[in-house]
Amino acid sequence: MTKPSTMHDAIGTSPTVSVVVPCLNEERNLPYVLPRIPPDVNQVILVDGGSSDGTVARARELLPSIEVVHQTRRGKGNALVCGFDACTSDIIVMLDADGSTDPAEIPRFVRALTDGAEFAKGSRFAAGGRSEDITRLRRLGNDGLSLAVNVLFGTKFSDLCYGYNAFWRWVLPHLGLPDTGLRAPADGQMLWGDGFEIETLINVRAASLELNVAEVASVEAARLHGVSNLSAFRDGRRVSRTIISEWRRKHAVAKSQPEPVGRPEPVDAAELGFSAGGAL
Ligand SMILES: Nc1nc2c(ncn2[C@@H]2O[C@H](COP(=O)(O)OP(=O)(O)OP(=O)(O)O)[C@@H](O)[C@H]2O)c(=O)[nH]1
Ligand SMILES: [Mg+2]
Repeated sequence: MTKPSTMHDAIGTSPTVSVVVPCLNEERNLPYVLPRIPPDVNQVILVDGGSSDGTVARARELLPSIEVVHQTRRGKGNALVCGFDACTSDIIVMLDADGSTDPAEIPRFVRALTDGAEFAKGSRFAAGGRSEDITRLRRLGNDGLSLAVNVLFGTKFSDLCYGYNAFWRWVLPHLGLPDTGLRAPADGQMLWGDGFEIETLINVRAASLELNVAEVASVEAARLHGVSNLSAFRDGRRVSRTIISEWRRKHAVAKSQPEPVGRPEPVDAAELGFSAGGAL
């Protein structure tokens, strides 16, 4: 990990930025993550999944300004959407709490957006990126799923299942993510989109909406403490089903002539305090 920089010094622009950190028993990892978030990030939201360790207390100790949100159902997907709903900044960044995604890379995601992208997709396999965490099995699965999406949706994703991404907040309502107000199924199952398939759902919807997507090379470190919540087979199946149902949805929507994405009116960069390359 590199030393955190002041984000706006690094990128020379000043859109506001919210960071959403889903957390399930990450007390021991938070000291390596929260202090590394660039100090000029405007809002940090921790979404707790009912941690049984001291995650929330530790987070408040490390970053008193942190906003804590409690998710409405279970799963990383539901946690992220609950966090997105609480965001108030121009840009939303998704950051893991286990030490694998480096907060010092946030300015690069923001720069991709201010340079004109509508969705900045982290990639461990773009030039300059790598992973110290991915197993051979997961790499194989990720490559296969990335290929399937690229063929079916005409995309060029090099790393479909990576969770480090950022987007302009105006994109959020267009993504149509699962309603956080719905009740959890009585049988204990996870609602569709509430699990680790969330990244695929977001990426594929960004592609279907024909958003301008830029890949950002990212270095994934190994989880520092604790165990992964992801199961390659169970979650791989959920991702595969998501790809198929999104492909069907895309074709159904195409037949019914979709509304174009309502992009915000271009705004004078100076008005937003930008000194370069505003993308709004
Ligand atoms: N709130 C909440 N956070 C979750 C949940 N599941 C996972 N997370 C968080 O989401 C992030 C990614 O989860 P990980 O368990 O690290 O999954 P992964 O990164 O795919 O797996 P590894 O690479 O092995 O670490 C971490 O910050 C977790 O604490 C959940 O159900 N609720
Ligand atoms: Mg992880």
